[in-house]
Amino acid sequence: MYDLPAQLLVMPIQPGLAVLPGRLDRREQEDLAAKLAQIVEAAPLFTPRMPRTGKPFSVRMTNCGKLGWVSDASGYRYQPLHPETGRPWPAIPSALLALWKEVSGYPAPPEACLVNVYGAGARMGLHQDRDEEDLAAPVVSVSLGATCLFRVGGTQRGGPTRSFRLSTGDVVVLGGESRLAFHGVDRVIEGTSTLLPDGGRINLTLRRVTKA
Ligand code: MD3
Ligand code: FE
Repeated sequence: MYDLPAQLLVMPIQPGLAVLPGRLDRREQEDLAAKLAQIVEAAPLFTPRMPRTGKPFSVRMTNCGKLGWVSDASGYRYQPLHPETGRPWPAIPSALLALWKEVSGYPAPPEACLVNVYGAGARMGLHQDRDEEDLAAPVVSVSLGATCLFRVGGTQRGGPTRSFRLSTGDVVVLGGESRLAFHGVDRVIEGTSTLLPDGGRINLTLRRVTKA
């Protein structure tokens, strides 16, 4: 019995949601992790806060690209400058721009790459991504480091959800009917990867923000 190469196993979870297991090989993951270390030096991780309440997220963040996603007591938004250093975000690594071209099917490059860093115990509650002006553009996500338990539902809060694991090197493409699906990260399973020296998980989310 032969197994198909992982890159060929495109698993449609639901309409508009595809997982590409192991889309990035170990070498590509290591190269990206090294690039991210440089990005975090230039654009330090910050702790986002919930609009209104100011309650901190358990995930720390930074961005690269022309626009970065930030959240604080005044709300969620995309902005061209780091909220603490006041400097422009670093450029999106070329490998990620190439990946977007290959898997997004979208005719213009991404403007934002949100970097989510999950330490021990970090999670992300169920939410929709709807801060982008161009909701027709897909979202492309790359997982690095520890495996997580990911949850996705439909476009109605409180509807049925399904859960699956996302492991290092996996790429998720979200579009069409799933672009406004509720989704979140229930937990990170420590000890499942040797990629990141400090453990934990990093997720990169490539997004088009403005209409092309
Ligand atoms: C499903 N990040 O930053 S990425 C986020 O793993 C976010 O850090 C998660 O949700 C993470 O907003 C999930 C995968 C993802 C991204 C966008 C989606 C899944 C999605 C939009 C609709 C449905
Ligand atoms: Fe999201």
